[in-house]
Amino acid sequence: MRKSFIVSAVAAALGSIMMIGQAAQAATWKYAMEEALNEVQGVYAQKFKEYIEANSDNKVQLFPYGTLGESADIMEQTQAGILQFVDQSPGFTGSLIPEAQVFFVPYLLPTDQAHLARFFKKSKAINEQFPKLYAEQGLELLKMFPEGEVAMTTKEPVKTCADLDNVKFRVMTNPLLVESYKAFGATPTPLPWGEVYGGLQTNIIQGQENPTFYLYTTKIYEVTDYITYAGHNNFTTAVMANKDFFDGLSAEDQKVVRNAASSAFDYIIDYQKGLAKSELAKIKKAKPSMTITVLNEQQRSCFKGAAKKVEAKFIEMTGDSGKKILSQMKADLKATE
Ligand code: 6CS
Repeated sequence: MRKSFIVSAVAAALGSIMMIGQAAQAATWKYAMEEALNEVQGVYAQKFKEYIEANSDNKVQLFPYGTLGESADIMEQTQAGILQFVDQSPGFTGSLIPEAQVFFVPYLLPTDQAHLARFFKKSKAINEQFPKLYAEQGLELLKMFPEGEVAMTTKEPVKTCADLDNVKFRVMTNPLLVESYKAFGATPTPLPWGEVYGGLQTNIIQGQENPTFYLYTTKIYEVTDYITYAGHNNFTTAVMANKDFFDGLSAEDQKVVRNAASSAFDYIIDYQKGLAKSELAKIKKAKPSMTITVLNEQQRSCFKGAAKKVEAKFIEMTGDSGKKILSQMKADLKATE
């Protein structure tokens, strides 16, 4: 009797110690992104969270765009270890990691979604070279993924580069993107996202570029009248963790995090099938007067011509390291055609 009492008392004590142990291990991780929950980065983040919470005792708290500041703020908070995860697109990472500007060499990336998905999944540049560069900045690169072809939205029609003459065109704060729009003939104006709608409304800027879904969700069509597709770029984004935090996780938790990033990648690729088309239809419905133009080969020729200049500028800015990434990306793109 007494023996069984002692055994059950010890078992109960051990149980509570184990519970305390588990409670100490389980954590709530903070994850911030540059978009809202119903936008591509937000949908990815929700899948990431769902996977982590279904496969570990950890929780993920999401901070959509606007809750913690602009893209630059959430990156700073992640590097400082206040946040554990961040989604920041290379459009804002250019000064931190100059090689990440490679995504703004015009016409480097294809517009075909299936090709892009294969490329991002298998690319050595993306999965082996870039993680080393992010690690130097205290970041564990988990995934890069495409968010769709970018379109220019302007107040006046754009049929050729000459139409961008004197157009103050908002770009993300990325030096190579500035060079791109200079080479296209515009006056590039780097701004954080929060200033774009108001800037267009007050005519401080007269154009900007973004993927189709974003033109709808952010209502940017309300303050521009022309959407132009030149096929010059695909919007890329990157999800990463604070490296000290990631390195301090158990091997098991690291595996869950990596699997969560991969599972959300597959989901977001599938989620985007047909998205640009359906969102463009919603724009047309919301604003029937919107003029949508897909430039033909001849109209694209000046944009394509400018690409060579921008590529040379990229090499000038990044030297051998950039050259290596660029040639690996070209090889990876070819291998995944
Ligand atoms: O243009 C921008 O600043 C924003 N565009 C997208 C598609 N996502 C986030 C980013 O801040």
